[in-house]
Amino acid sequence: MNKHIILLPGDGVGKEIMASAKHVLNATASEFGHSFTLQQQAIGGSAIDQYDTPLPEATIKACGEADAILLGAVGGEKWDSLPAAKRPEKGLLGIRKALGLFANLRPVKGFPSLLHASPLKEHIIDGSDILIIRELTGGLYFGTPSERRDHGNAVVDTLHYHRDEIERIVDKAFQSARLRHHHLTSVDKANVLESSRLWREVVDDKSKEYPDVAVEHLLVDAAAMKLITQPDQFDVMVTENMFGDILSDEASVLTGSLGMLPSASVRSDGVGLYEPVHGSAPDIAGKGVANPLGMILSVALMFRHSFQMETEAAAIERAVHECLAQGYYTADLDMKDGESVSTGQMTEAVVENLTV
Ligand code: GGG
Repeated sequence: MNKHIILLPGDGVGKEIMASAKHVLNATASEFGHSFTLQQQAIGGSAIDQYDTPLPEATIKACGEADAILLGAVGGEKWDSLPAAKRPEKGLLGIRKALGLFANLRPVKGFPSLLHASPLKEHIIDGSDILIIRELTGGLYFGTPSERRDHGNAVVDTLHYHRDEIERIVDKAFQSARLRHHHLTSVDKANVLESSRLWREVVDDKSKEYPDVAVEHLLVDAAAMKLITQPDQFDVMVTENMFGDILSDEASVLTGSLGMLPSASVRSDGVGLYEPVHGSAPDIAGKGVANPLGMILSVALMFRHSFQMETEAAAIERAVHECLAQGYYTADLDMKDGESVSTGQMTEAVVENLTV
């Protein structure tokens, strides 16, 4: 099967882990007899340097014509002094919005050989296995106005949601819960925010269409605590944009490292953008020590969600599992014994374990 994939390496470690993704893609193509057309485009800080914008028109056009998109990471100190509207992160938010990728799926799955790397291991039964679903194109990250006032001394951000935006993400969450353990936790701040009260209403209405799914509402502060004290209580979590951004980073400690978490940003027709949850990590960029597994597991999600190639997705996940079991680990995993491997060595280990 031939697929056209856009690569957006972005900034910092994004470039290093994109090289890992390419290596795994090429290995999967030759192992399973596929051919992929890979085309690189600019986004984020490196696009600002080259084209004076974090999201060039050519990138939007190429992504709009692709079967799927892989993204590394965006951001870095170099662009920190720019106003919010011109920062690298605007490129990432802009491409999600331009493509209508409203559902961000963040599976938090522990690998047994890494369990002792999690500071929360005694709370985890059989390794963690949670699917966090984050609304991705609404809420505070997109509401207008978002601006400074009173000569820079006052500021406004706007949290806006329309019922339709909540309905489609909540529907996706119910469908996902149906494919897993039939339990959905909806996270909000309904004791304070009007937007959360509408969110809760929509979840309760939608639940009538899914009588086989048990629904629980949690306030975001309680959810943050429960996530790390009783993680085995969760199956699928659904929440708005900013709460989902924060909770999924928090949940990464359950797996041992933020570097392990993949994500899929999808819309209803299967087109998707796949990226690790972590950012550009400027402190380690260029040193060849970044953990490529969040990126590689995002490639697996691309095979599963955009190409319906479950065998290929499972083969990549199995290869990651195998190389961790063989004792390969990058520095972020803090495994204490032995020597950590580089980004390139970890990628090579995954490729060597990749079999039909
Ligand atoms: N690969 C994820 C990444 O680059 N994250 C940096 C970032 O700007 N994150 C904000 C967000 O995911 O909404």
